[in-house]
Amino acid sequence: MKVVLIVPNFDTYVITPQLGVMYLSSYLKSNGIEAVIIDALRDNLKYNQIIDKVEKEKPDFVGIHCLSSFFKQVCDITKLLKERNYKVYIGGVHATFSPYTTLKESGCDYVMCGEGETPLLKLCKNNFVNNNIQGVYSLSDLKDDSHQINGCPILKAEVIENLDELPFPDWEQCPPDSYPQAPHAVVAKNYPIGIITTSRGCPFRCAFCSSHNFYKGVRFRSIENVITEIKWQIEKFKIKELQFIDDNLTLKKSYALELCRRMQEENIKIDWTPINGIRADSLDDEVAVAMKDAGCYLVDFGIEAVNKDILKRIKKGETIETITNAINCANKAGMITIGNFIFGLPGETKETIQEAIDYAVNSKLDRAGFFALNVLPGSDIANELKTKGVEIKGDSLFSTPDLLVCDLTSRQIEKYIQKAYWKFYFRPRILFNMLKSIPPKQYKYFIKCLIKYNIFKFW
Ligand code: B12
Ligand code: SF4
Repeated sequence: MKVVLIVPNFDTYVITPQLGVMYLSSYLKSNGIEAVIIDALRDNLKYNQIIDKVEKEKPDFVGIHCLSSFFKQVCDITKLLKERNYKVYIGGVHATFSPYTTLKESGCDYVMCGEGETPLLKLCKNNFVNNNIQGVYSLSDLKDDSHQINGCPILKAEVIENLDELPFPDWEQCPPDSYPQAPHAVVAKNYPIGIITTSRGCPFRCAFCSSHNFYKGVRFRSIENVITEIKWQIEKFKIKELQFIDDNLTLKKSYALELCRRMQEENIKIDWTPINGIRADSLDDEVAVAMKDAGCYLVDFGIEAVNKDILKRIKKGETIETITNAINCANKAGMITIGNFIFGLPGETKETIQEAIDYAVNSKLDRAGFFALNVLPGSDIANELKTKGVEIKGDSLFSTPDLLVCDLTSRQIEKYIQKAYWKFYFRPRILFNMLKSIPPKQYKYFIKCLIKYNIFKFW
């Protein structure tokens, strides 16, 4: 049996390997099923090129990875595949939170809700017949957008509790050096970059995020399993930098300290970052020093807002004092610090945005990202809007809001984002450090990103 897994192409400047699809591929392979990844984003493939590649592979089924931001492309590809009579299933975060819309608008055979390994394998073994596989649904199961079947909430797929049972992601099909220098967080120090996760899930409930609703709880890999994968990525794929994409790498202090200790003990010499952001309340001096000693050169914080009421409304569970303290700890330990802010959160006003800009500028942050709220399916903000009948698409790309949940207009939010970037970056210390830390080869790409964010437009 042969399965093709597609990562769609869409208009983005960040092009990185898709870990979920690589996990699915290696899991299928380890169970005797042939899996071929078509990374249309990396290879910048047009629809007809994707279809040509699929036809060449002659797969039994085609799976498509789907986030909200490229749902349209997923629908277009599915239609082309269905015209050619392929059996198509769609999985990923968007399919999980909008299963009915995904089925209806794309015309695919099945959606898979949640982690894909178990249901995908079961479906393959069952020759694409869904005999009540948990997390797998077709239009005959879902009648509307209510996320219910016969009045009961639909279930997500069964998960593999022990993450160590999963084979390492299929890096053979997505070698790190086959990706352009267009990384997560815009700039990196070295290439090629390896990506890794030590856990799945997040126990917090930030209202703008869907992660906690996707995973329910947190599972960790064993540290030995992670160390073995890191060594494998370095030896086999010659990676020169490692990005941890956990929702919060330092969530469990003892785990973070042990990971850093083992990296040093194993003499793993690589620059690394917890690039997806860590919570400020999970970083203290001890963890920061351990991270720096183990090779971490940059820490990314999801700050989101600094106004007390907004922090409370988005259920961030942090205070501005904790945030400042964490930035200072990372700074003292000698790591570059990035802070990410969201504009347009519930309760946002001109004043609260100005508060955030002032905070960023007066803080010890080395870099900052300012984004418009994108109301993501599966987030608490989205779920609340849905009860009021608002359609949730979640497909904006963070430089402009897709839905307004405060009294500001889209234009005002966009202008404040430009203002924030200007105020933050056009200062000698920041500019100098930024330029110093960008490899010259990346200047062109970096400028492209700035243009994409309209940074060069005066406000
Ligand atoms: C790392 C990460 C990134 C990285 C890497 C992206 C990439 N190429 O994968 C970067 C920074 C580039 C990134 C960018 C973006 N990201 Co991001 N990202 C994540 C993060 C933190 C982890 C993703 C991950 O690798 N998880 C681990 C793997 C194992 O899980 P997975 O990918 O979900 O895959 C599993 C299942 O979803 C399922 N599955 C996935 N695909 C398929 C396909 C089939 C056929 C099947 C059956 C199953 C299946 O099975 C997989 C294995 O269990 C998640 C948050 C999270 N915790 O999930 C956000 C997240 C996925 N990102 C999000 C967003 C919005 C984006 C951007 C659109 C942001 C932007 N505006 O630019 C872009 C999209 C760019 C892109 N190329 O995809 C949202 C998606 C929300 C949504 N409704 O779609 C998330 C959920 C974060 C959030 N805010 O809630 N992201
Ligand atoms: S924003 Fe981060 S801490 Fe908050 S729920 Fe999402 S992953 Fe967890």
